[in-house]
Amino acid sequence: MLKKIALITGVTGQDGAYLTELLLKKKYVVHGVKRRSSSINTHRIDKFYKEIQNKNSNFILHHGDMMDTPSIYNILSKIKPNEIYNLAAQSHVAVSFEQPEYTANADALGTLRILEAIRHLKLEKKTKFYQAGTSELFGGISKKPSNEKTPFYPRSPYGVAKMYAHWITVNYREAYGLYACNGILFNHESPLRGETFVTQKIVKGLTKIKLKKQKKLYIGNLYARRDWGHARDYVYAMWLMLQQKKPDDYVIATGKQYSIKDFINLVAKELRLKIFWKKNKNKKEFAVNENNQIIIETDKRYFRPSEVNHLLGDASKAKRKLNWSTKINIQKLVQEMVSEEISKN
Ligand code: NAP
Ligand code: F7E
Repeated sequence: MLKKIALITGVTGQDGAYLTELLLKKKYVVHGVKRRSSSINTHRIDKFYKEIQNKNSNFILHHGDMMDTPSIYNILSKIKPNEIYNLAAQSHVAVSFEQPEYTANADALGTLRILEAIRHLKLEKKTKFYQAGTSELFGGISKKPSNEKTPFYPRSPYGVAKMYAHWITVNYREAYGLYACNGILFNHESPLRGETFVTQKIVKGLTKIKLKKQKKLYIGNLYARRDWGHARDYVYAMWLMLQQKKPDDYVIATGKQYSIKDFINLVAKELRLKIFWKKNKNKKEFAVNENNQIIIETDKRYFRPSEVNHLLGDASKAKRKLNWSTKINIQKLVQEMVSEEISKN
């Protein structure tokens, strides 16, 4: 039987690595798009490197960029994939305020470039398309759980760019009959999470403090609340979306919500690091250790021009139609992230 061919943009990122692992296990031939970088950016997929060196490898990397139309056309026309997972993006919300145009180009127009390439190369009947959508579309104005019918209200250039990507995916599905799906994924983390996202920053910072390699952790808004799952569960949902009879859009979430402060407390507990929360005269919060030394402080640099305070998802459609549910809870997620970090120190 012929093997299915998948193309993953953003293969060097957190989700790219977990999805590569899943698809190789499912015997796909996996092609990944990586961008040229002056320093090596493949650490998350190095474990598949043996595969790359093998002549009959099922894992093949191509240089490309979401801003570079020819590279997208060349890769698609060469490999004619059965499935495309568009995971590439400038994915950092805070950075999107500093680089709004870049974010729009890569995240919004990058999606359009792939959809147009599918159409022009006449791959509409062959190629299924997954778009990496986000809970940032909701903006978290309402405290109620968001589902596929909740109106969007993005609160960052990243969220706005992803909103374009969402609707252009819906539009190409309706206008040209493409099998195209939006996964509206709530935050998902893992030991492979980028170091500047809050969960990984907390795990790394507190582990180093526990091991006396760092004195303090500086953090932003302690009271933002997120619905955090594990990336391994979430890439499985991406795959499921492309295995259905009809394309559709799905919210993927755990349905449980924690604050940044809760996450800090969970990590400290896992590390057996005693922390005591206090407030100064100006009501600014900080945390001390058992020797009354300040180990966590808030810093304005990490607050955003417009914050998303609450995110909570309702994934009942995914449960009903995809038979998907989250397997790894936040306690297990924290355990895995902490134990991986300890092993590196
Ligand atoms: P990530 O770790 O930041 O990975 C992003 C990937 O995109 C990296 O491989 C990055 O390459 C690549 N990339 C960035 N700009 C590019 C460009 N111009 N051309 C080609 N590649 C580019 O993100 P992630 O957490 O795996 O998330 C995967 C996708 O899901 C993203 O689209 C993100 O916006 C979306 N999403 C994530 C979450 C979450 O909680 N993780 C939730 C909802 C949606 P380098 O390695 O070279 O930087
Ligand atoms: O922030 C607060 C911050 O950067 C979470 C991306 O994968 O998920 C991610 O976006 C919260 C925010 O993730 C710090 O203000 C406090 O309220 O980990 P984050 P995010 O912005 O939710 C969505 C679903 C995506 O689609 C994105 O691609 O934590 N926070 N202190 C901090 N955040 C950071 N980064 N650093 C801090 O020091």
